[in-house]
Amino acid sequence: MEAMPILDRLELGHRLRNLRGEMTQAVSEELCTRRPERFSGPRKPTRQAWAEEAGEHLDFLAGALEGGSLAAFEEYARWRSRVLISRAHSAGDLVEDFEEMEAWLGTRLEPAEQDLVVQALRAGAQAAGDLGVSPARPAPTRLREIQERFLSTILKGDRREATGLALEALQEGHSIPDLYIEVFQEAQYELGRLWESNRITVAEEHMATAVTQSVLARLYPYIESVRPPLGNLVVTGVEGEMHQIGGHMVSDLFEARGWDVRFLGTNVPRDGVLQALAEHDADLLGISATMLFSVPNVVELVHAVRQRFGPTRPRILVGGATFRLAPRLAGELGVESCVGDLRQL
Ligand code: B12
Repeated sequence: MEAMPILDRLELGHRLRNLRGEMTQAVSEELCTRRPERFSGPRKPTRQAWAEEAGEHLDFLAGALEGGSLAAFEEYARWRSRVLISRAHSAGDLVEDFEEMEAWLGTRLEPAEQDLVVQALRAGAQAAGDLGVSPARPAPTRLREIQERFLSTILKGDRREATGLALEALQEGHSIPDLYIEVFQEAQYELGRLWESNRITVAEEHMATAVTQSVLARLYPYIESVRPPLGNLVVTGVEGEMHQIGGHMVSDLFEARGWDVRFLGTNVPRDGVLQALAEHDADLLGISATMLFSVPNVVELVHAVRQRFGPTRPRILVGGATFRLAPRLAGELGVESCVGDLRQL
């Protein structure tokens, strides 16, 4: 992995994704013949559902290779294992899927590529059996208490109560950044864990997230803008990326620090971002990405910005889970990064 340059890794990722249909078809046929019990009986996936999931394995494998991080694929394997186990499936099936993928992909790639893919799939198979230690419960603090109340309120879908809680916390003297990170971000991360472990449904997660977004909007007037601004910033979630709250918080917190910000939301087409940069005469572009499979679109966007505007302005700052999972990527792209959360800035 160390030795393969980023452009080669991107090509490999692209090739892998192009094999998705062929691979899922061939491997599911193989499994159907050799291990029909994988698709029959209670709680077993249909072949189509299995193919979708195996396609996701391939997508994340491609993202990890593109991002230059085997650890990112191990993290995916641990995550997928937790999701399966909490829904009464077996992590052994995941290991078997990775082995089947290895056997099929092994014959279709160049030797150097094959080595990498095999290395990643084996690391993933190993990690699937080792779920890691859950983080220790943080010490109780006033903000922690507010966060727990906030979480149960958004899970009820109660926008009024959630807004009231946030405004009360401001009156108690907590700052906007503290609320954003210690309360909203932590509640959102906990929502992810609750969904992952099958304790809430997708609909409950969507509803709770919508409440958090409405509370963010209600707090916006409490952010004071500083004049004259420190510079012009455009923040966007990359194309294909649906996670928006990280970019939203970044926008608000930069505004509170004195930047004149245009937040484009997420899943924004590349040309739209270029146009916004020109119109806003941006000094800085913030790119947010959460999913590993967003790596190619991040790379494309950075290249397009450099091609259109030259090597130095706007500066580019990237952040979000993608860059935590693939920490080499920002350096390889020649951009600045925030690999933690906004407490880091
Ligand atoms: C809400 C949510 C969604 C919503 C998002 C809606 C919305 N309007 O945003 C929806 C339903 C769309 C969604 C979809 C999916 N999601 Co989702 N989602 C989440 C959840 C629960 C919360 C995200 C969030 O709000 N985080 C809070 C923000 C504040 O945190 P943040 O993004 O990390 O941002 C901070 C920093 O990273 C940093 N930062 C972020 N961006 C930037 C940019 C710059 C420039 C800078 C400087 C800093 C910075 O600053 C921020 C503030 O500190 C997460 C759980 C999690 N751990 O994040 C899962 C999670 C990310 N999702 C997950 C998954 C699997 C998916 C789906 C694939 C599900 C599916 N099968 O469809 C899809 C993928 C869609 C896509 N193409 O992107 C998994 C990812 C697991 C993995 N191994 O990668 C997670 C971790 C849930 C889980 N535990 O299983 N999701």
